[in-house]
Amino acid sequence: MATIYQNFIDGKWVDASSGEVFENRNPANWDEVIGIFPKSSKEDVDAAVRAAREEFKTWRLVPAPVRGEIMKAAGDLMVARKEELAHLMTREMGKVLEETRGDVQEGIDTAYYAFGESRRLFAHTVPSELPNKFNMTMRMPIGVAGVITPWNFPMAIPSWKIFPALTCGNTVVFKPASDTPATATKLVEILLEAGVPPRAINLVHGTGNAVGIPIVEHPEVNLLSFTGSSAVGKSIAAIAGKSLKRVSLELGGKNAQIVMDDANLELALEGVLWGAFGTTGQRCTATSRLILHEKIYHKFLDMLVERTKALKLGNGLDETVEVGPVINSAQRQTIHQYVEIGQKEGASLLLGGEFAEDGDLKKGFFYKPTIFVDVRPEMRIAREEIFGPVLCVLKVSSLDEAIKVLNDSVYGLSSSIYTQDINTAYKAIQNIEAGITYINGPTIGAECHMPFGGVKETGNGHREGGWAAYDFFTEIKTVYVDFSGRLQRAQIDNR
Ligand code: UN1
Repeated sequence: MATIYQNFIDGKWVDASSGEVFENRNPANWDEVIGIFPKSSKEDVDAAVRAAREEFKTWRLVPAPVRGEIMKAAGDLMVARKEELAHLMTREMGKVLEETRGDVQEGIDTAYYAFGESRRLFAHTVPSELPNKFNMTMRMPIGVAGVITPWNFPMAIPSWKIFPALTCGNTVVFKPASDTPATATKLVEILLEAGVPPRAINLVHGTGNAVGIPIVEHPEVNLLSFTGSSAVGKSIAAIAGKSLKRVSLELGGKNAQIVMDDANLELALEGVLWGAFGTTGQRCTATSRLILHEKIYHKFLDMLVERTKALKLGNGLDETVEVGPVINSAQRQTIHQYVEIGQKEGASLLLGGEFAEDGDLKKGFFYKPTIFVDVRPEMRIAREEIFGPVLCVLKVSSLDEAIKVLNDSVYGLSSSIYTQDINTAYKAIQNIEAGITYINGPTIGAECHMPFGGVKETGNGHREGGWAAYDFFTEIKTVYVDFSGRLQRAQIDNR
């Protein structure tokens, strides 16, 4: 019997008001039902926002260090349940255990960072231009935060948003991806057990249209944090713009790794294998373009093909497996369509390009790690986010050309260059258009205490992670304290 899950609204576990449900299945073994979840709608969102709005009155006044201690307790619970959470996550969305453990760890790190930050939340004190007057800024909570998250990091990404939102004194309405509702439910259970007041966190399961849009449109939701595609991000920003809601958007990527002719090729090889095929290529930070210097082009490709061929596909619960399934049938179809587009555009398929269906693999949605060569920058496969295990290789003859090709994208999330030359590295840091640049590391591997986000159509200028998240989840109040006992007119009485 599949487990029946509920929404958490107004301090209670409840079904969707419609009574409707949806199933969540294992992408590595479609016969396995992970759980049955409420298919919610606007009514459920309204109830969740009402509760969050009400609780905001109290939660905003709880001292931040006390809120931080609750985040610490949540982190401790995640440590104790790391293995259980990682197993559930692998069953729910397919990535291998080593990676789901990492995903939970990213949540733990974020909880502990929140604990520390709760005793900081620094603002400024500034001299006044007038005597006997004191100027300062304070960080104020904003209100109800709508949190809408994707399925590829079911614990880490909700943690990036919910821990700082709550630590800053906001309350939350959380809509997780409908492909990963079980992990999201565990996170909410943990927050409640740690001591978050029940109405401060509300969980509403369902689709983007039925639940996400009502959150975005709701007049009592003050800020929105969304991770997903650029297309959806643009429509969220357009709706939110009408009521001037604050919005943080973490969107698509077409991340590239450059390998220069002086690079340590073994190291660059490990990097691209992890960057392109880790999480089955389903990261916004995944390496989807490999830009090779012509002098090492053939040698590096030979090394890459040999290692890629040997990657073991399978159910992520098997610790010897390196690449899990893709998230669902529709996504596998999209990946395959891109492979067909690439071939029509004239790129050459060097490896993969087909479903993997040997033995047990046919129970799930597996796709062979795929490498295209003879890719030109103007091809769709070099420009559009595929979100799967597909790597496009481009050849260049200089650093300038490599950076030009890398920058030739509407996206700008993560980037990487392998070189042993310090001047080359710094030129790349200076000239690459991306929110994140790695030197001698792959395009994936963000740490929770560093700002995370991208330029161009990857976002709208906000950053998650580290101190930057605390800028998003607070509003600055400017305070003047005049202790002179008389009217002092700035710009006038002191001139
Ligand atoms: C994402 O790809 O959606 O840097 C987030 C990384 C991870 C986070 C990725 N720590 O790849």
